[in-house]
Amino acid sequence: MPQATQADQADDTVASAPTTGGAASATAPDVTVDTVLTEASRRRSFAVISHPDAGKSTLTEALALHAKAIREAGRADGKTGKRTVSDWMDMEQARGISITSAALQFTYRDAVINLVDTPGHADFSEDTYRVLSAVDAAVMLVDAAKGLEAQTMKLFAVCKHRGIPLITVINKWDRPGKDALELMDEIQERTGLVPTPLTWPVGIGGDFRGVVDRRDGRYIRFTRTDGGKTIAPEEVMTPEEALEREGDAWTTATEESELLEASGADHDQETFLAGQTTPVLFGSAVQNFGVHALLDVLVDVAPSPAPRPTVSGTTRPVEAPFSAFVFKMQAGMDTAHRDRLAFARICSGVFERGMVVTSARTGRPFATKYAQQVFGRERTIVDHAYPGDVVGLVNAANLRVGDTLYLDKSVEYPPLPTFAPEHFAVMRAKDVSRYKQFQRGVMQLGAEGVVQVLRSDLRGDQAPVLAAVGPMQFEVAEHRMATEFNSPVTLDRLQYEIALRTTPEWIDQLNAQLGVEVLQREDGEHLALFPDRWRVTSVRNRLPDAVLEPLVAT
Ligand SMILES: Nc1nc2c(ncn2[C@@H]2O[C@H](COP(=O)(O)OP(=O)(O)OP(=O)(O)O)[C@@H](O)[C@H]2O)c(=O)[nH]1
Ligand SMILES: [Mg+2]
Repeated sequence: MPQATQADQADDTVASAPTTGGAASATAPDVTVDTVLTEASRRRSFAVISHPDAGKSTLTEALALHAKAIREAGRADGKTGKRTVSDWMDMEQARGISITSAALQFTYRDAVINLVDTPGHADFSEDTYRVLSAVDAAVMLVDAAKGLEAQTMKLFAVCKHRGIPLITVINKWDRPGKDALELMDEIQERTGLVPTPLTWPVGIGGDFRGVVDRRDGRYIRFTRTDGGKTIAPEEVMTPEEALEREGDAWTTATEESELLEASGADHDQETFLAGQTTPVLFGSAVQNFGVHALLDVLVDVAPSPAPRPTVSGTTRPVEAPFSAFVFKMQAGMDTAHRDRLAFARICSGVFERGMVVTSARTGRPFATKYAQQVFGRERTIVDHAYPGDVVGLVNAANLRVGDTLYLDKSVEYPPLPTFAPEHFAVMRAKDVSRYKQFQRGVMQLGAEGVVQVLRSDLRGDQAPVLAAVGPMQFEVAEHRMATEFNSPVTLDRLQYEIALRTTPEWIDQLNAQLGVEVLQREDGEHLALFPDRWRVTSVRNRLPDAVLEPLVAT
């Protein structure tokens, strides 16, 4: 487990809130460096990632069930009445897919688990990429029948680039699928990671009886429960008992496991943290098989928060004064209250209720009022939060995705990735008398990053252009405008496919080019839109000095 270095401050208390807001208690207890270090070392913060449909939301539900954070597992596909905690949005429930990432916090053993379920669909990958900047590890799901799918490979590449350790779960072993050893070869060949299975299945895909725990050789036998709603009973047996019970299936599993051992595929903490190996577990999220083992592995091997790199090239130790950054904005979680929540990942120090912190972007104070611990759409107020925690900050109208917040010693964390949009549409209110609702919705969707909102004097405020990485984002915008903001809209697709950054002095000349249009994004950037590469080339030839730069992706 990475140990943070000692903070460079003189006294041994983590700076507490200098001022407190409104109803919050004014007497913040002294929280010592030791407390922060202890609390940080208990934290496990990770994302669940994969191609759509591999079972992320189902696994998230199963993890919460096994940690006893929920009593009964809901279904992501709506086959039974209850829905999963992480797919809380009505559109997610209607379609059976995740559209937005969802955070859950719960305890297991002595650990505090911060889990973020991410959407697998490529159209929502900007959200997923941002989540990956806020976690210390990732659980990569592989559908046993499909192996490593396209979007999983893309997300794997991001994790590799960022040095995020990966735990692999081969899911859906309750159904016929690929051979287990073949899957290991596939992981090694396609990712370069050495798979180091911690459990190995007894019974082929579709005949899932249990797993060998490769660390102690014992057999964990699963028993199915009705519809997978409750924790599947596990029986632990000695190898002798297992042989008697399962016969050939046991023999095959142990032989394969020995083969792996001979090829050096045993877990190694150092190479795992260095992103060279990946522990592998087998399971069935929908039947709750193998979920306890995953929770134990998360607690035992997943890293706790480490010092975090800052823009200035240094790192901020976890026990330094409070700092956090916003990786997601979300509204509409509670229809009764028109609220807007900023999801922040705490990087150092302690968050105390009512703290007034500084926003690094504006240099202005931000009164936190209070923070919420989030569980899907449910929330509870927290008094203290520590490094690794994901908290929802209320009252966040002035915050933006990527903002760093800090106390005492200033710090700024690197900007979050943004994607260049490739799809564009004009949005108009169906009922022009609802202009106020329309404007509020447009602003909100832009602030959350559901879509990017572009404007120009030519088009006017009644017809903003929405820009997206993928077209499904438009459907979400359209749906939320109607249901949440009470302003049904029409969307007309535009024939642009490329957006390049330009500067104000080029607006007129670029607008004069056939098929080219310049619009301004909320963050002030000017974007020149082109229908295709060919047009970019011809405009560049005609205006060789024009500023036309790719939108930076980090
Ligand atoms: N047979 C079987 N089906 C599963 C298992 N896990 C999930 N499923 C089913 O697979 C489908 C997709 O599950 P989800 O949990 O929504 O998948 P997801 O990865 O969250 O999908 P996105 O959020 O859209 O990326 C649902 O019908 C689940 O019931 C499993 O272990 N076995
Ligand atoms: Mg999902």
